Amino acid sequence: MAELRALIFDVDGTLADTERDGHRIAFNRAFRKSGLSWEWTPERYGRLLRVPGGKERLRHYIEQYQPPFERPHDLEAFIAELHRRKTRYFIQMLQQGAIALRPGVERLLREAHSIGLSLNIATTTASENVIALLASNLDTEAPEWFDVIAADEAVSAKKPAPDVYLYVLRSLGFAPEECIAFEDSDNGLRAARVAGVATIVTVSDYTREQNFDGALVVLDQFGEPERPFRVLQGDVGGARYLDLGLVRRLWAGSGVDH
Ligand code: XBP
Ligand code: MG
Repeated sequence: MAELRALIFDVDGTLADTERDGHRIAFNRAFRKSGLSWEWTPERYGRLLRVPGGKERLRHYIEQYQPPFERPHDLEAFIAELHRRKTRYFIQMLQQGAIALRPGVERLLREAHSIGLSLNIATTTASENVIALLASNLDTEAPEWFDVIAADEAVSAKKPAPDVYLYVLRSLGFAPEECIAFEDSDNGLRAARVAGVATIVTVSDYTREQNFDGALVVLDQFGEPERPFRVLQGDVGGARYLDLGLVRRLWAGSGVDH
């Protein structure tokens, strides 16, 4: 009988609602600062989110939405600089406390940390963003609660490719059956499932309508005792919020031979 050894969290949309009022705002600030008249509205950003990765999203936008834009000689370097600028604005927002963790996230992280269960991150964004999010919302030591923070820099193929999950598994030396993932998007779910990791989905505003076949359960949030989740898909046996007891029960019933 195997035991659950590690939790692996996505960041954007899962730990925090970072996209519409975080990354999007930072992109727009970077555009203005760079003298560009581009503006990503919430609706447009929702469409652009189909492209994982901020730098890839910028390239796609330039190619698909800005044909008249005169390409700089070195487009790659231009995008990299624009994205660096965006990351600086995003981190400023985090340091000012502008982006909170989603309901129930802090409770579950603290519960797992207090019993020494391995905490890990598998994200498409940069590790400096993750560290700033954790430090600004929990405490400055919180990034050290995590064994592996696998981010943008760790792999070249982004979600839905499984690479970032495989990187976490390799770094931990754990089998996928010993872990459970938390994701908010179809791309993230696909990445975790292809890596063989059972996955709990908590949807975010931009991902609510996506297809989550293959998830253990789909919830609208982690939930708190006084702010229960809504179950969108699957069976939680009457539970009202995600704690380690429920996580273990879902993992044990995941169809994998534990
Ligand atoms: C998150 C992303 C990221 C963020 C922006 O996806 O795709 O690109 O939108 O961050 P996931 P960067 O939640 O599946 O990891 O600009 O740093 O890429
Ligand atoms: Mg996500």
